[in-house]
Amino acid sequence: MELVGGNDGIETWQEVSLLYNAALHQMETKMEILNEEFQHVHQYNPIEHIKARIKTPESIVKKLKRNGLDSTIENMVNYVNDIAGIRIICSFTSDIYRIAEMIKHQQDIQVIKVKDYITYPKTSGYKSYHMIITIPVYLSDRKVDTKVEIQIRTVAMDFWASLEHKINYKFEGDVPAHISQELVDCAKMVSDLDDKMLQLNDEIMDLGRK
Ligand code: 0O2
Repeated sequence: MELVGGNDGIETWQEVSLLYNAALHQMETKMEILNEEFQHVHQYNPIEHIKARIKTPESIVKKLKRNGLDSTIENMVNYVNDIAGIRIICSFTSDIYRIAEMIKHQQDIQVIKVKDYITYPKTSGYKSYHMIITIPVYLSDRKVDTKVEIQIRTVAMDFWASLEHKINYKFEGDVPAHISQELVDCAKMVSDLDDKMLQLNDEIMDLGRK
């Protein structure tokens, strides 16, 4: 991989990963604080768990190639939005929007892009709420606004997406039609399950308040 100079004085993969790691740590801490505060105010945790990862250099190069771009630091920083990725898993669909709103209200976070695959699922059945945001990382001599991709989904949606991802990987995107159809059917079941669980939870909360 050829590494050519990038933005903000970032020159090497080591510097890139340092920045993105710092951005991920900050996002994780922010989410933990929001979850704890939510527990304190509402006696309820909207976040089940959080997964964070830095995209491997190989995956970044693959994505750049797919988009007809050279493997330079500049292209990585400018065109690969998910070098730092955080996945927030929650119990109920309503939590997804609650969490997204809490993120949008953080003053140091700038929302670059939102893709709402919950309201508008993919034809494959994929459901998830995606945000590309920037968060400031303070280095010794400068501040670098660093991109993080946030995916917010329920436990059930995550289960579906993980299996679908594995299947796509196994068949290199050329998934047999009957398996794709089964996945669409499963996505419908996942959606129904999420609706049912939310309805049940709302009933239980109502009873608790009476
Ligand atoms: P991988 O496997 O994570 O490397 P953009 O970020 O807007 O410039 P992109 O990347 O198409 O363009 O954005 P989008 O649609 O928000 O997708 C971002 C990530 O969400 C993908 O990253 C996947 O991880 C996940 N994703 C999107 N669509 C699907 C889907 O249909 N099924 C599953 N299982 N995951 C999906 P990558 O880099 O494409 O893939």
